[in-house]
Amino acid sequence: MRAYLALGSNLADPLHQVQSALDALAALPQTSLRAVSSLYRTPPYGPPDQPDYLNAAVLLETDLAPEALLDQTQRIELEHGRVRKDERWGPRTLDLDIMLFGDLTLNTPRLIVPHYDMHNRAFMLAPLLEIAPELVFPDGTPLKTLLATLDSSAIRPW
Ligand code: A4P
Ligand code: MG
Repeated sequence: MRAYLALGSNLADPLHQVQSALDALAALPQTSLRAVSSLYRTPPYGPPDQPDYLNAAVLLETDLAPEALLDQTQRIELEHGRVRKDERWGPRTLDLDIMLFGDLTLNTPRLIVPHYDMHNRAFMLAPLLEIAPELVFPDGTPLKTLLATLDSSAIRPW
């Protein structure tokens, strides 16, 4: 299966966090890291009183089941000093979100795929477009069409 992940960090040296996360993703069992987007600097979505984010997207080819992949990405987040706080959309050392898992549509207590809010987030869709220009969502919407509805003007190279 092809899984597309979003990486985000805005604390404790984001470049280091993301480079180290990429190494951890490349080492996952039953999984290959097939593509990595450029690294982007994006203004915070949600509470504005937090640093800019580093955002990127990756393509994994994996034989893991979706929830097994989530177990792995949550382990990597914890190994990168991730502390889960109550504040919605607050700052974090490392966030690994599963944007897409093949053509699957999932809605379980642990996993919603496609990611529940990615259609509103240029900081997720722009890096994704770079590594998957022809991607079409499970509902038939082309990624390109969706991204064109959003303002990407504040997204810059890291
Ligand atoms: N979960 C359900 N679906 C998924 C999925 N597709 N991928 C569940 C990963 N996890 C998924 O996650 C909460 C629960 O979601 C998990 O236990 C998992 O079972 P979490 O990582 O603890 O929570 P979170 O990521 O902190 O959620 P929150 O606070 O809603 O944050 P978001 O929505 O991820 O947003 N601004 C910019 N510019 N760039 C960013 O990257 N990120 C955030 C965080 C806010 N603002 C941002 C950015
Ligand atoms: Mg998350």
